[in-house]
Amino acid sequence: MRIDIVTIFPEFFGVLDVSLVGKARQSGLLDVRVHDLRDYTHDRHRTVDDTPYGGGAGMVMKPEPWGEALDAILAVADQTEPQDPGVSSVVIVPSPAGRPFTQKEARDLATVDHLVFACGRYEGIDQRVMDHAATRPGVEVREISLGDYVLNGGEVAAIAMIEAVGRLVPGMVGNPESLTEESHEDGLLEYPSYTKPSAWRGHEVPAILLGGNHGAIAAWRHDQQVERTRRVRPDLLPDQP
Ligand code: 6GU
Repeated sequence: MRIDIVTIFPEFFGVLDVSLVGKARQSGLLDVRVHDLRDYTHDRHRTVDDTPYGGGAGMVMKPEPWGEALDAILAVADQTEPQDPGVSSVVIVPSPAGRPFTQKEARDLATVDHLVFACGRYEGIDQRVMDHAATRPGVEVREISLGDYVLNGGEVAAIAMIEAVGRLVPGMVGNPESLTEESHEDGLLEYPSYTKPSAWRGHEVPAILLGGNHGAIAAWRHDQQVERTRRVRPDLLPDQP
């Protein structure tokens, strides 16, 4: 999978050298490239923002540098599969105004060959950048939010999405079973986990886990998932009280 990131803070993405994503990059499974938006400006001050039409607080990111950056990045994709009628690139714009990011979205994005993260700052990117990118053949634009809170820019959100998507790319996680047994994959939260010692600071591991009855353990774990989900995330359950 190829991932391009456009940002005015390339140094945020140093963390992508670490851990699972870092290993996947070294092995060639993930090809991640970070681009400085200011490299696509032409004025002496490398200006990327301006005041909003219609007034209001804050600054808006100018369309021209974004247009040139996406021209350069999406031209590569255009040449790779010129005859493919389907979507070849998905441009993700992290934004608190986007639709919510979910495990389902992560699974879907893990099947795409080329992801482009357009990280905005200030009050956002001129809307025409997204509208124009969506008119390009083979390009889909998705504005996506991490949740109902506000970050200063899309960088931290992009890193979270890259980790969530990257670990679902085939070959990334050593044991694929660990992908299906976790929170959100079956619509429930994960059951609690324990390891040795069986007694620690007066807290015992639940006896059922020590008995070796695999059917009973599976049933107990499912009950724990349902109980935990009801307690902390009742909105995830089909019939809410
Ligand atoms: Cl994806 N971006 C920004 N800037 N703020 C957010 C967000 C994204 N998700 C929640 N807050």
